[in-house]
Amino acid sequence: MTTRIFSGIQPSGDLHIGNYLGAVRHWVALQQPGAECFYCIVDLHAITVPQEPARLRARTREVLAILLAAGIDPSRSTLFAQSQVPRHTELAWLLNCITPYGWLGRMTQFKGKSAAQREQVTAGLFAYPVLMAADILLYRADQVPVGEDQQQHLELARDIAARFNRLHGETFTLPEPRVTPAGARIRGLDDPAKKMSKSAAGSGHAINLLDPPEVIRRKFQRATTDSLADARFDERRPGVFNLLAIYEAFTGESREAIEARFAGKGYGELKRAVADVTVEALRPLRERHATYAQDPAQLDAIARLGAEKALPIAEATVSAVKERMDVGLAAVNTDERVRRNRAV
Ligand code: ATP
Ligand code: LTN
Repeated sequence: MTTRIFSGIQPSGDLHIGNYLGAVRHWVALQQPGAECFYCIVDLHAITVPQEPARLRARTREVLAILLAAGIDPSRSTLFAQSQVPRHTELAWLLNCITPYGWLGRMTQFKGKSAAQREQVTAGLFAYPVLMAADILLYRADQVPVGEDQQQHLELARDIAARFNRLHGETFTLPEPRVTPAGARIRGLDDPAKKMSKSAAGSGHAINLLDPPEVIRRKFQRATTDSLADARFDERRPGVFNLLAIYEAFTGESREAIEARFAGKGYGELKRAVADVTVEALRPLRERHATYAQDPAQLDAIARLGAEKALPIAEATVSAVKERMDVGLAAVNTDERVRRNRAV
């Protein structure tokens, strides 16, 4: 029995160590015999908030290059962009029509993002979690490796799947979130009350995966801490907790060992040590990224192959769903139609 894994990441800005520690490094590790992994750059999710149109495609390629550099292997995993497989949006619509409005209004990410956007809040932002459910259910994924902030969306995906199964008959697998505690919630360095996020403003907020070593060191030096000069894993002191959590996630050391290592030392030393482990951990990724980034044609070819692998699976699910919902008349064969149009 193989385990299906699905996860997605938005090309909504520069990838940061939160994305890496909470998600991408697990995606890499999950590529094992017995697992069938689908990793998707969710460009249609990114456009739920305003994006610079001329940059979205370049950003999608950049995320692809980073995922490859981080160790996603296209010969073992199916790696593609969401917009390349139109069945994602088709299933999202079908699921929108069985998802109670009230379920979406409760999503905390929507509440946060819509408060920040005010009059720019779109219907797409509201329906975002349904598109995410479609991404996952389309491939009948068993497990979804994500950071802590996506737990609520995952529960919603399960609820939508269960509701569909109840209304229309057993169709979807209920996906399990896979949240690894160390690194599941990295906070902003400038404001540790908030999670580190691609779309947050401020140059001191996030450590980006492609930041040069001197930038990484400077950002850590400036990170918000407190006045206690005592390095402990204490959630009530989120700035220091965050630095220790980053150290923990990159080194895999136990909390006791880390607290012992920094006992009686100042925050300056803690910050230098966290910067050192981060710089070293990201070095190979940064070097490999430079090679991939030079060849956009190769990146496009990799994504096309991934989309070609994903497409037939997605089509099979959507046709089963339409069958169960009794939607549609005879299917139109696209190839046939294209040929006919060419003939006239
Ligand atoms: P945006 O700010 O545009 O919403 P984001 O930085 O939250 O973007 P996503 O593309 O939405 O990133 O998330 C990709 C993956 O990274 C998800 O699995 C998410 O849970 C994880 N992730 C995002 N931010 C963090 C964080 N601060 N700590 C741990 N994991 C995170
Ligand atoms: N909403 C997710 C991105 C995402 C995703 C998915 C994650 C879109 N579709 C499917 C896992 C599975 C986020 O990280 N903000």
